[in-house]
Amino acid sequence: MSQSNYSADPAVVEMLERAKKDGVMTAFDRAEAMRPCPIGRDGICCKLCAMGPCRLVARKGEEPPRGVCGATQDTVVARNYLRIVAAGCAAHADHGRAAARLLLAVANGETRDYQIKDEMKLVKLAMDFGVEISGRNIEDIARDVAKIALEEYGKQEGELLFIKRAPLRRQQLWRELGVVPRGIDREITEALHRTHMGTDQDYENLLLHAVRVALADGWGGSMLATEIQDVLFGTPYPTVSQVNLGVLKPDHVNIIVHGHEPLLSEMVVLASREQRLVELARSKGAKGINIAGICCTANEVLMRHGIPLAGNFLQQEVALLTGVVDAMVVDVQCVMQSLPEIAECYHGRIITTSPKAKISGATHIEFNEHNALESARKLIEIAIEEFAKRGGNGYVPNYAVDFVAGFSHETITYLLGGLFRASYRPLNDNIINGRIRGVAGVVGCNNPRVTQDSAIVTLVKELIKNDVLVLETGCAAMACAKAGLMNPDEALRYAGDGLGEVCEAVGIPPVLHMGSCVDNSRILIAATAMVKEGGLGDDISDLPAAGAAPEWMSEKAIAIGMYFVASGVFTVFGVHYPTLGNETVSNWLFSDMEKLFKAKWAFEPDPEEMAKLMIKHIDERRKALGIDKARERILFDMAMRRQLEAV
Ligand code: NFS
Repeated sequence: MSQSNYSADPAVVEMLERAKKDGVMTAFDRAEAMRPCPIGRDGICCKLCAMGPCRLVARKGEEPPRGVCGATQDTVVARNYLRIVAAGCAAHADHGRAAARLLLAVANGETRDYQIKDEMKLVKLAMDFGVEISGRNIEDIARDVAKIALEEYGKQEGELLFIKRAPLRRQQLWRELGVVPRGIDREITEALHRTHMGTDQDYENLLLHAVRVALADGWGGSMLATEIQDVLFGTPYPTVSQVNLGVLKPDHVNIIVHGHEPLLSEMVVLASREQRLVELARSKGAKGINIAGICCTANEVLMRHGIPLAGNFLQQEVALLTGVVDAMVVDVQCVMQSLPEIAECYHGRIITTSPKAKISGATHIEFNEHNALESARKLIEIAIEEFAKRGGNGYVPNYAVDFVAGFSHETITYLLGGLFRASYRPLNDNIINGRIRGVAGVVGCNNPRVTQDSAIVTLVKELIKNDVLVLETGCAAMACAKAGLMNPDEALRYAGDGLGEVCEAVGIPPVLHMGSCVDNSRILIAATAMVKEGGLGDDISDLPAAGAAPEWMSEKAIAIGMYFVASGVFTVFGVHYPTLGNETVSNWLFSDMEKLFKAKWAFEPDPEEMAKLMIKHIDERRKALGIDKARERILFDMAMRRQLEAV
């Protein structure tokens, strides 16, 4: 594969040429050198006990063999799948737990580094949790909210509290199917227990538990992470920023924050603005301190502070190839082990900060809520020292694209309905009248098995051309930002007439950046708000909406896809799918689920075909709602225009 097939991003292609010249390997090269094992890839390898590993590969025309324990291929594939969902859920759950623990520490006055930034959101959360608010000070309310949030993890019986946020019909369906999560940790533990040798050996029973675990992510851990982070760091509102490697500044101290939990990166941003540190940087010859982000930590600090994005998942190594990154500060998840070696070849220090995620060869500076700002200052001092050692070999490719981010659920309601009558009414009305055909959530990672960003951008262009409003998170959002699809002026060129008119009137791009991957919970809330607004059915599965992760790679992505489907969203994944070696389990996910959950999974690696599937589904839903006729062009009258413009 040539460098240009590795990525659709010219900045990456340029830097990979540099790596090639220098003989440095990246994930792109490793993917080429490492052929995926087809048995493991298709989910038909069982390595859960020491009687195996068993490869359940069927000979032509024969039944697949059984494992030594007697497990069928159906069981093995379903067990492996459940473990994937459980791992994804665990990652998001721990993220939410860290946020809840921080909120408790703030409420108890154990840390002075953080404050409660969005009291309104805290009060709303308190009301959802049944916490008394009248006549109480904000710390007391926060303490109760944090304690209840933490109890959601260890709860043994009952239902997760956020389940009540879903449309009533959906809640009822979950109860009837017995998939309402009881406690977040309980469901994850039970997943590991059920998949232990000789326990759950009924593929459907295993898959239904995968649904329950996934719901404990979307309506549990991820939603807690988003909500509590909004309380602590502020609910995002539209912010202008820049994306791609061109945001690195050769004459500045460059620090990249990378990973997922914004607890530390918030402090790095704060500390980087302190006069003493800025002066220290200047005393070493730098013009200032520049913070940029990679992966979802980047999305978190982008959404709340407008911090620029250096790039998505596959750009973490590439950013180091510039030789101008003085420190890359990482926390948890999606961090490649190769980073210290690449930094060694070029420049800069990799600093790990979580006791859960150390990397040999990196500098470890442990971070916790009690020493947060102090650790952030220390990290910046290290970066300044590194800057002083930087040689003259740096090269920053000249790509930086302007874009708008910060579309929380709250922001969208305000933008659509205005501050005093914030609502989804204008969105629903424009879907009903056909200017907007439907809504799509396009999320997930990059994967070096496919050309970076290419499937995501192709899919999204296809969707907006067909008047589908696109909501994005994670690395997919960054791909579209790089391609100019979040720049209102640039992106409108790609949008269909109807969608274009609405976006122009409201002043939003046709592709909305809603945040990090835990913020997919914002998409669940937005979908629920559309249902509650009325006129588009009474469940999420009635909405003309679909989801996709065209370049997924992580277990978290499967957990997300599963809670989208279980919440009623038709969801298509690209690249590959971890059950493809077995028909029974694949059929359950790609077909039978629809009978149970009124939504199903699909697998389609070609982005244009993927768009067709999503649009077909959207059109079917429009037909079922009786609004398919409304897609004929309707001219704007003044009243409509006024309604849209009254923001
Ligand atoms: Ni999501 Fe974020 Fe990116 Fe994939 Fe990794 S950063 S949590 S998992 S790679 S989108």
